[in-house]
Amino acid sequence: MPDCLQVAVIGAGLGGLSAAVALRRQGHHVTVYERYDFAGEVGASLSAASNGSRFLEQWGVDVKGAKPVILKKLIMHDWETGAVKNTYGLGDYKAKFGTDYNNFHRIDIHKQLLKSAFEEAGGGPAGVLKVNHKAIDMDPVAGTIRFENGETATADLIVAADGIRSLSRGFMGIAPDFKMSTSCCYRCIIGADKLRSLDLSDYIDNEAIEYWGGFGIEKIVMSPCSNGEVVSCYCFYPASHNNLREDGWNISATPQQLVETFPGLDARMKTLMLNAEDIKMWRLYVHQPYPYWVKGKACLLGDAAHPMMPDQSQGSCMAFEDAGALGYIFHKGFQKQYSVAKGLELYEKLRKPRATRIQSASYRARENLSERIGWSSSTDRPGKLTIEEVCGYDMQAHLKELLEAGSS
Ligand SMILES: Cc1cc2nc3c(=O)[nH]c(=O)nc-3n(C[C@H](O)[C@H](O)[C@H](O)COP(=O)(O)OP(=O)(O)OC[C@H]3O[C@@H](n4cnc5c(N)ncnc54)[C@H](O)[C@@H]3O)c2cc1C
Ligand SMILES: *[C@@H]1O[C@H](CO)[C@@H](O)[C@H](O)[C@H]1NC(C)=O
Ligand SMILES: *[C@@H]1O[C@H](CO)[C@@H](O)[C@H](O)[C@H]1NC(C)=O
Ligand SMILES: CC(=O)N[C@H]1CO[C@H](CO)[C@@H](O)[C@@H]1O
Repeated sequence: MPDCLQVAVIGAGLGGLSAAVALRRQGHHVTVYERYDFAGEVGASLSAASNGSRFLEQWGVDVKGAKPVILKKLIMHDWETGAVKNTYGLGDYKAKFGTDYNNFHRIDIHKQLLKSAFEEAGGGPAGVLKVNHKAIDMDPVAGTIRFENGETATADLIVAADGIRSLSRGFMGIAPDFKMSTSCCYRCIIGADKLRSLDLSDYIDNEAIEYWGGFGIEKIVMSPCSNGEVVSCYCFYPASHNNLREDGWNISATPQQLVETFPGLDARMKTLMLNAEDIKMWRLYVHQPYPYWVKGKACLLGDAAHPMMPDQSQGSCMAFEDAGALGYIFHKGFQKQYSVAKGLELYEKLRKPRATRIQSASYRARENLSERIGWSSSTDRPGKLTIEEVCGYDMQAHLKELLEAGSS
């Protein structure tokens, strides 16, 4: 059997593209199937903590080209006055964890991952992208996929990266147990020039993630991205406020709707809201961990495997790690060590406990900012998720342990 696999990836979000890059770097032939064609791509900021950023570097992704803002601190503001209540400096972050704490605009990093996956440059055969291919059925044991346009595909390995509303889970026999969260979220962005004209330039210059509220449902999380040209805000509010039922990443809202949601808020933040350029509503869901992630030749990855709340800023980072794990496990020459089936078993063992722990911590952080990694105090409850655990994680050492345990 040749060492390179035919890989089919379902979904060209950040997770699917990362998997494509990680696997082509190991010499595999990857085709990515995406239901849409990326016209009018949307999104706000995403932060990639150290180990996520490390993978981007390993894969040769043009991180600088994705125009990151390197985060320097976390700042907590008083909800009503905006006064700074607490600051957590990330000064020694790179020395401690090996890479910068990069904050990206989703569209910028998506663009760079598209290049890394499908252009010739870099190691391994360039991946193939097939847009307007919506997967409507899969046989995970046979390794076949059927698309809405009538085409079919067969692969040695199927990576299902089709997001929080994944159909692949169903094809793999998983019925997700989930409910609507009591929280919803507005995402909005505003340009740096506009902020300067409103006398809000500190919101860019701080190079920080800044919080208002966070003890209870209401919370504003603001951070700069795109080389400091854009500031992005996540504004969490009680779902009962407007009973949003609709799903999707592109449900528009007006500045008035946004500002009316937070009557008692800091006037400066309200000024930002009234001038925001792009506002979207986001229905949040709480998913219980799934019983398994792997069946036959298929595995789940990213939000399809472990949807979480945005409150730990780990959604994309965990997708990068999942992809990194596939690259380590299906390294060049892996078939001298184990089969694809065994490799997928290792993938689930490696990824599911860690992603599940971060998923559950993301739910706790939803209404308790003290549970957010980075905010540590001497009174923390034992077992609380910490920035050291998340950012100091050594996947290769963990994988080695699993391999040794499996062979003894
Ligand atoms: C348009 C968009 C905007 C987003 N904006 C934000 C944001 O502002 N902030 C934030 O925190 N997170 C955002 N996210 C989510 C964030 O990208 C993910 O949480 C994280 O990066 C993990 O990504 P993923 O690849 O697992 O899932 P996703 O990013 O959701 O990607 C899934 C991909 O699969 C495709 N797909 C779905 N079903 C099928 C199918 N049946 N066949 C083929 N393709 C399929 C989707 O079109 C999508 O491209 C956004 C996601 C999307 C798709
Ligand atoms: C999102 O909505 C805007 C208008 O509100 C539209 O111009 C854009 O094409 C939409 N994007 C997608 C991906 O549907
Ligand atoms: C919030 O989290 C902190 C840190 O883990 C914990 O000590 C505290 O008890 C939590 N508060 C509530 C109300 O649960
Ligand atoms: C995959 C990877 O690069 N992991 C690194 C995560 O961070 C720790 C601590 O800096 C490193 O030891 C790992 O190598």
